[in-house]
Amino acid sequence: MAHTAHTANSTLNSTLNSTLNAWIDEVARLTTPAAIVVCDGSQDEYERMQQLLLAAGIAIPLDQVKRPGCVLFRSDPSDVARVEDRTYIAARNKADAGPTNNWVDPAELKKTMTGLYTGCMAGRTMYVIPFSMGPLGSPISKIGIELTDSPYVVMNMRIMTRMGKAVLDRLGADGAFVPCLHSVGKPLAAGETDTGWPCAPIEKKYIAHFPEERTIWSYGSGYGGNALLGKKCFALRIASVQARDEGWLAEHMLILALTSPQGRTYHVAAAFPSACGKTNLAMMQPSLPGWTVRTLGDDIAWMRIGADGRLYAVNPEAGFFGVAPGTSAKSNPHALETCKRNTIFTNCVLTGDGDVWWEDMGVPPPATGIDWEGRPWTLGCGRKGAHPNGRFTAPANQCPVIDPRWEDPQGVPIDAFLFGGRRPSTIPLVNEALSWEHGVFIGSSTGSETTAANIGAVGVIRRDPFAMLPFCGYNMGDYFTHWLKMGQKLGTKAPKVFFVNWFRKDADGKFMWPGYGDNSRVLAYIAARCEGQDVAVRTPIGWLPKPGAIDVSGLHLSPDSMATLTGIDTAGWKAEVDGVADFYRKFGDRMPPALLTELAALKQRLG
Ligand code: SAT
Ligand code: MN
Repeated sequence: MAHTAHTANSTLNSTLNSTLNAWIDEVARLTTPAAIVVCDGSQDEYERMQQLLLAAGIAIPLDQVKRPGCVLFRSDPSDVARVEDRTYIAARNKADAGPTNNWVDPAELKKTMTGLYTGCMAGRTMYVIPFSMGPLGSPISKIGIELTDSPYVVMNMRIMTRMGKAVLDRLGADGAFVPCLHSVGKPLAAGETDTGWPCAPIEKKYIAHFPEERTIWSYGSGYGGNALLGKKCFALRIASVQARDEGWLAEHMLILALTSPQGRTYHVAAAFPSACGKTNLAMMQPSLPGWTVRTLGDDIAWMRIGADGRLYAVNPEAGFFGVAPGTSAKSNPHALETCKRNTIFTNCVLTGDGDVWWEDMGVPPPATGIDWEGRPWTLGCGRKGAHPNGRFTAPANQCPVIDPRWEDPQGVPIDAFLFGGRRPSTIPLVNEALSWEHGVFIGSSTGSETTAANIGAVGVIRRDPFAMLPFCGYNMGDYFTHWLKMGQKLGTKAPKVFFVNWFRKDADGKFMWPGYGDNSRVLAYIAARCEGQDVAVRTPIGWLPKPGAIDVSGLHLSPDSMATLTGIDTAGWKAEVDGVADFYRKFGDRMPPALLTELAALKQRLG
């Protein structure tokens, strides 16, 4: 039936690429959609999707004066975030997925999922989404094709990627692409229509990656990284495998351009685990006079070595899929500005006057509202109005501080890597690696400490190496080796590596460092180090700022606080060494000896 629809519309639906056509046919036969549409990526098409979803009652209209071009969605309460325990790296050998990934034999997983996919698009339209990760035609970019039965995904992919006809033109008759198959997993019976956000129950959700085939199969979820397959699935998990094999880097990093009062620009790529303020740092408004920060990306960086031997980065995405709660004029005024128009909101509060609201937005809550689950809501009713993982999907070019080079096909040369996490104790405000190998050691030991907000163990460090724990498509031990190899290729042109910690707490549990725009003070120090200025002192743990090296004028920070923030807590560091040693043991013989040497050397230096 579906196939008939397909052939009947073949002029609309076939592309110039025979591999793609064959795959579309194969998936259509399996999933039996009622129709097939190849997306052209136009504004018209975007609005058609929106109309369709408004008419179905799945999209909620917003006031078009307050939020022009914006719309709100409420997901199913069971489908609100990435599902890491349903996410699989189905490498042929379990050891190639490594100890940090879920693994199932690929043949077995394909069998299970083929069963689920059988007839799963009945009553729905299958959309063919051609997309480019990275500026179209850039030497760093790659093409993917997502087949999906979700018009919500089509809308989001149009914002998050370069999508549509131009990509198919570029792909041509024999271009290569990463096949990304997606279904919400809710077939419709004859005459049946959706009554809400369609998805499958948790035990039927699968976010599957077949790294050897560079293929993605996702089933049962319509939300975020589970469904927008260009993002974490392709641009991190599959791309990390491609990067390993092709000699480049696909990383969970923001990219920013920092310009000094003298007009010197430095490019920084920074990796932080979730809930550490990556989007805020990427769009920061510096408090230091004369300095500017421009945004190139807030989540993912693809980096290749250029003709001059330096490392060049592009942001493969075209939009921001940002967490709404906590986004305020204080934490991130530029993100607020970015999502004023042409934005998709998901799981936020609908205010009585047709706008959106969320917790810690920094504006008074609405007198009356509808919460993310569709229930009447007022502040003080005892429930949160927005889901903590409520999101805005907004075009990157609407960011008031987007960098003019953000779409440069060559990318920007990276001067410094930052790693960071929430570390209430021990870890200094900024610590510079002694060498590339030491930098890789620092990246590999990245983690965030659990707080009172986490049930159970307070003060436990959850290791999230390179902030890639849920996103590395292969054995993390091999990934460390890949980073070490990249350093050998880069030699003296390698970016400097820093670990930063904005989250140090004092004895009373108060944050010692003001954070936000004042993080520019640390960035300015990093710029000075990139200039080779003699403002750091070599210590057992790395290069630490000399007294006075970080400009704290105007801050009410005692010299004691600064000394703690930039000093060494030897006992804490000894415990850190033990923690890293425990973590490294997981990787067995895949652990690169160079990092074990770094660990031993640190231990020895600590005495
Ligand atoms: O849902 S996404 O994976 O796109 C966002 C995130 O979890 O970081
Ligand atoms: Mn992320």
